Amino acid sequence: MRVVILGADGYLGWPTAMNFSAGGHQVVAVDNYLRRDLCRRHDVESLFIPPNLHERARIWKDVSGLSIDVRIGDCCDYHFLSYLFREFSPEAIVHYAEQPSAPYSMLNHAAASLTLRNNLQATQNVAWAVYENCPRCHIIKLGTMGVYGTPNIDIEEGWIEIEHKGRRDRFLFPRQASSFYHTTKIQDTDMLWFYVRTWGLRVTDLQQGPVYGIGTDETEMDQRLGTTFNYDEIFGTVLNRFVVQAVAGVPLTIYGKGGQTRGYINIRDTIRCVGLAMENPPAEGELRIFNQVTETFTVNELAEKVVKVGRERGYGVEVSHIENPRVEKEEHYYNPVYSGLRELGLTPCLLTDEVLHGMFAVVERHSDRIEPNRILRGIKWR
Ligand code: USQ
Repeated sequence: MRVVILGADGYLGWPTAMNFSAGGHQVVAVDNYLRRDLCRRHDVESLFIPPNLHERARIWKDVSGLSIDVRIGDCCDYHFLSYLFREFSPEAIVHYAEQPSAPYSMLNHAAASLTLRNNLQATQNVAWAVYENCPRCHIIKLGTMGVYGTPNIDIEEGWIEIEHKGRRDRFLFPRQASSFYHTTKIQDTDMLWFYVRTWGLRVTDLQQGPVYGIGTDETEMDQRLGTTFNYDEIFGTVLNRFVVQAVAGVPLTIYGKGGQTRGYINIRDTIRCVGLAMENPPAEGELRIFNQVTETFTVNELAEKVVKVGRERGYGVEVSHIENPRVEKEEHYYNPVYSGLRELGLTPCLLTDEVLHGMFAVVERHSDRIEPNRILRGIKWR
């Protein structure tokens, strides 16, 4: 298939681009380096800094013999995007091109505004450019489980049937996000649902939980093909942070009581889920939603696993319950449905001790680059 990957320089984008290229697809990789720029500006760069996207594509060509076409441009620039879609006529677009950090979006007014402007305008442009240039193209957009919040009922896969005063209808599951970033994902879904109803677009919205892991089949082919790996308070996700903290001898930073439960997913499964969605497109005029997680954990459970594996590797890992900088429930009911992607064929790669040992091994190779001052920056929700 002809596939455009928007946000192809990111943590998930680059491994997806290589994986689809290895699978025989024709890939155009698009990025404007927003995430790299923000990391540089806030001094929270990745554990190792990957080469730029052009260089990555050259290395991929040397290693695999396969080509990835690179375009540097901003999805908020409608003409750039529209021209690309007209020229390339994609059959699928994977839309990762958003500011992905909840803490960044809560930093200050400027960061919140950048997040709102960037994320909503990018999604708006993707939908219009598809409608105008390639209306049958399948848009696969990365959403987040955070759109649902932590309701006291089971979380369905995107939709819920409601009976009200004797009549029934199907609606988007109630959303109640806990950061500006997560709120943009709600607004993305609402916009896309409108375009699906009005223009008959074909859209998959993948509501994904926090991702962990470093390696995929393709990143492991050559060290230079490794993906971005953030461990800082702004762009790092919790399990990746805990592994780096264990190696650096910093007590694991559990926010508050640590009973916060989320659905987690290994980066290998993210790539597989996006591929499964692409291979099995929805009908025209359908907004299909999957909850993209493979198992749920509390923060305390994640910390226990890291302590166990860290100690097996000889680290004296400790935990520390610090005042929660976020506004979130620390003890709550959490029971999401996540069967759709398994029904499409996902065999999950679960969080075993072996997987954690693998993460430790990569972090240890780069341990001289860990900057402990990046671990806590004091960003508060209020
Ligand atoms: N947490 C800690 N200690 C830390 C970091 C986080 O206790 O050092 C807690 C948080 O308070 C939260 C949980 O761990 O309860 C997950 O936090 P996170 O930073 O791993 O994830 P989050 O900020 O929610 O965002 C990440 C990605 C985002 C994605 C989201 C999925 O950055 O792009 O959309 O996970 S979800 O969380 O399901 O909304």
